[in-house]
Amino acid sequence: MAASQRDTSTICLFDVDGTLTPNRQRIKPDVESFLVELRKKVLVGLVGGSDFVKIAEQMGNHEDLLDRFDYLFAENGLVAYKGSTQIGQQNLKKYVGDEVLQKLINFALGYMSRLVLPCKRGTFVEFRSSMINLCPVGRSCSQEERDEFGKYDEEHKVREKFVEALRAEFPNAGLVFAIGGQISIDVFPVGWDKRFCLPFLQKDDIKTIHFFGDKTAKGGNDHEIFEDPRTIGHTVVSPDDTVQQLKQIYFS
Ligand code: M1P
Repeated sequence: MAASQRDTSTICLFDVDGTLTPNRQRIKPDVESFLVELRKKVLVGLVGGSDFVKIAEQMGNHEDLLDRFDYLFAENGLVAYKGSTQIGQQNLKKYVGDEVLQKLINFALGYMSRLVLPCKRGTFVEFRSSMINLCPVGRSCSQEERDEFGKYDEEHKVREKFVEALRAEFPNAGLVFAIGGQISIDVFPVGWDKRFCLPFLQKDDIKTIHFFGDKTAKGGNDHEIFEDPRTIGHTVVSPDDTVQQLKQIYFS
């Protein structure tokens, strides 16, 4: 189908980690070229929990990255691009205020300081423009240490317990504590989950929104957008599964 015949009232919107790429790794060439073919048929967009720099790295750091997607939503859509034009940017500091932020950071650092894990590295709190990322092992860990923590966490539920403690400590702060990727927890105001990107698409009269994500179960950071009546949600288990599901929808 020629690009001019593509259906611009339909978008396939993808989570990044676990959906288009292995966690925090670069997209594989076959998935990348599949997206190019898909984009000849419908609009293609990304909605990741990570910040723009990390998503760009994972998508291959191409100079023309923004032109490779119709929409790119970083930090759940709090940082929003339509092609190469920025169409949205939220500010956590202004919205939540320093008093609550400091209480949260102090509590989180205190809690994490008492954890004994297979190893600990650096950057336990990452302050982004629209969310705080809390990471018990430390974001500067190596890929091997990341995988090791991931396995340890599956068994010992480190992040689940941390989330419970955060919810108990901040029941009325209007904050969401979500397990997004492999080693960390995202903290953001209620409503600033991945659904935040949907009004941008509705405003552009996009009628059909297919969302593909791997963390679609309750508590995962794809859950709300997956369940939202404005989207058609698809659960995937890996980038290969994403491609297979799309081949059945658009190429069979
Ligand atoms: O999958 C999205 C998540 O990616 C990273 O998670 P982790 O480092 O824990 O694997 C983080 O950028 C996180 O904020 C994001 O939600």
